[in-house]
Amino acid sequence: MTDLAAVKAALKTQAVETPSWAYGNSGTRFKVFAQQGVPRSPKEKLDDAAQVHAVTGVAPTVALHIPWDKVDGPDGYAGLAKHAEERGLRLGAINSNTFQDDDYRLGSICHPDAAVRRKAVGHLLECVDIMDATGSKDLKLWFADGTNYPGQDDIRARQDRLAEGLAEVYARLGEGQRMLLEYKLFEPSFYTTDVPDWGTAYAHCLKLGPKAQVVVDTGHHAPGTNIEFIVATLLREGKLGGFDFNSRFYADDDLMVGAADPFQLFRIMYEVVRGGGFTADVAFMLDQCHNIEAKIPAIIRSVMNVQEATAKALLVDRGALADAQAAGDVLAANAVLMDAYDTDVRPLLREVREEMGLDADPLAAYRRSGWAEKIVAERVGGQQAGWGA
Ligand code: PSV
Ligand code: MN
Repeated sequence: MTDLAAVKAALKTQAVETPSWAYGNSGTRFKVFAQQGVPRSPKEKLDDAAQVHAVTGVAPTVALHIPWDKVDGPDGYAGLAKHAEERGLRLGAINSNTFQDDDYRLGSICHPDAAVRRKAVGHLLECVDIMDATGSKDLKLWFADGTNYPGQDDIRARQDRLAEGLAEVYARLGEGQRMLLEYKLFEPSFYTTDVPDWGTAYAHCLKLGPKAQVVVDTGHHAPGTNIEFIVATLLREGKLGGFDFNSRFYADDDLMVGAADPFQLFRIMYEVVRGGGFTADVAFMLDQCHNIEAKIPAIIRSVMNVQEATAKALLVDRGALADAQAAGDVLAANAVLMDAYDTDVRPLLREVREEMGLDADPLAAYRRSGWAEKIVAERVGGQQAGWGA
């Protein structure tokens, strides 16, 4: 039997971090479609994120991407943190960006030229300075580094350069700060990627020390990869730092989490529950781009999708499952898991929201709020935020 009160309590404390870049314009390498009402500054992105938190109650932090969210001026990043706080939010992970400068054509932290590596490490150190100002705990690193052709560069030497650069940044981390290393199978490099998989990320993090942990972006694997196995393994090793949630059909599609394969998301969340991921320090972050759909409702939907998968995972009757597994009853064990997955958890989540003083239907609450009309009317002129593809 599962303890419903405990399930509800866990759902109320779960926090899903939303990414600042999901509020801005985005696209593919073919086209960025501009939408009306899109934020023109990091502060306006936070204003939108506050709407997501207001209706879901579980999205209290916002990840920044530097330099997309670079702020100048006297109050700088501390001012941005204050803006967030005034809206009931906090600033979350600081995501580095060493992939959009011309200097990075052959890589950043793994580049063959020491001067370019210096520049990249300098940017990562600057990100830690920003964390100090914002109170952010996590530095999230993803490197586009790699090669396109066999022989282009020395694969092993690139690993040495990576280790050296990471060690310098690791040494700069303050008390309570972490380095989260994200892997990705391919793209933009097509032959080798310098951090292509969880094993490479894990090996570097292990050498660096306890403040270095691995991030699992659900869109960064080959088709058919058993992501829940990776999650179980990293949790078992105490090395799962967090998730970048999104959905993929083909490559790194960055679609709404739980849209393409809700069953996979449930299996991942079950391993999180099973592995103590709620009590361990695992960051549940979204990393998505809403290229053709309305952005704020898509982010609300995504948060709800994470909640639904989590609720189902929490509903697994673990006692019954353990019994069936111990008895070697394959079908019964599978049935326990499927019973939880097949449960319609929407009524439970409606109750949870009402108990939190929220509207049972976050999307309807957002529609009623008039925010969508307000931003279209007010955000006229200026430069819309976008990631510049
Ligand atoms: C790379 O594809 C990635 O998943 C990393 O997390 C980046 O920082 C992010 O996307 C930017 O969209
Ligand atoms: Mn990511």
